[in-house]
Amino acid sequence: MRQGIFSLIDISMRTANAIESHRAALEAAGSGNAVRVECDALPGGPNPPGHYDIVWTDGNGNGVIDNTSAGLRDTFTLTLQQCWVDDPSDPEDLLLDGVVRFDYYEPHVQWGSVFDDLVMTRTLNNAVVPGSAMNVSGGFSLLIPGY
Ligand SMILES: [Ca+2]
Ligand SMILES: [Ca+2]
Repeated sequence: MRQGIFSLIDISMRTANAIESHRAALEAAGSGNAVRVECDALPGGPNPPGHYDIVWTDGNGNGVIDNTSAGLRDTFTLTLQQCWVDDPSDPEDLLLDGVVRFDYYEPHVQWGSVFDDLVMTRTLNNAVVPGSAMNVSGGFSLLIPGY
């Protein structure tokens, strides 16, 4: 069983991957405008499947997504609505509802995620695990000055 902290780190990493996958769409939409991404269909779940909206805030105002500005950095907000993403290689997945804020900066790696009223519900073999919903508010940051 995955513990909560690993799930939160995993969500943070997946957030980074989602931003990278939708970089072109986010830059085309522009700072402050949401790009909507559909999630997978959970068998027996709500129809249509959930989604998440990514909003990019171009903190340094240079019109591109970058992570090297020491001043006002680019930040991201994901708002998830009953979003379930199936990792085919893992019988355990998560159904997510709430907000994830994210930023990342290098050199001197700084990586941070904040979870606002994020409800994580475990699924096992594509079915919700009863009583597994966990509500998370808070965040973590990682700083590696020597990088
Ligand atoms: Ca920028
Ligand atoms: Ca799976």
